[in-house]
Amino acid sequence: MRRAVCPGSFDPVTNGHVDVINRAASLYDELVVAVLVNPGKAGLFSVEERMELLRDAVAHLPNVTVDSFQGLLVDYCRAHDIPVIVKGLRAVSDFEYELQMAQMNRELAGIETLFVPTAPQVGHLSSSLVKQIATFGGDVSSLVPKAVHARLLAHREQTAR
Ligand code: COD
Repeated sequence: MRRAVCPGSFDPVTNGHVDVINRAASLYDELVVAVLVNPGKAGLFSVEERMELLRDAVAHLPNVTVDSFQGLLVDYCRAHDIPVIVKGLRAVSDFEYELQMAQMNRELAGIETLFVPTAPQVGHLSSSLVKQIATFGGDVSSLVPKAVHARLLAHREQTAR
């Protein structure tokens, strides 16, 4: 049984994340999408909301589950017997940081990292840009799954009151 994890903040999940998850799901028997619980950093969405939006976005993939983790990713991998981390790579700026983390995770626990190059149509997407555009009333409907778009609109209405 080949297992892998796609970790991230997913605040919120974008079409860039979904592309990486789709492609990783075709390479492994089981794929876990794991949301980092970061007590030091409040996101726009709670971890529960992010997980709910992710579950909706990957509902078409029967071999994908959504979970959350706290602390070191390698500890989560060890506890769940997952030998591979899958990461998406956008630009050179991603590569420098991701390479460092991949090397460290391999040194800490022998966990390998597989990099999936971003698809050109989503290479410019990031959760933070999506949040920024949505906050100022820009249209992000083509950048995120439908449920995320609806949630961003609801959030904007709430904060505008
Ligand atoms: N196209 C392709 N890939 C994309 C796109 C896109 N448009 N957008 C995002 N991605 C990829 C990112 O490159 C990343 O691989 C993944 O999707 C998740 O992205 P984010 O932004 O949601 O999540 P990050 O980058 O904030 O997540 C970082 C982790 C939570 C994975 C990392 O901080 C971590 O492992 N933390 C746990 C603590 C730990 O173990 N630290 C030691 C590391 S050595």
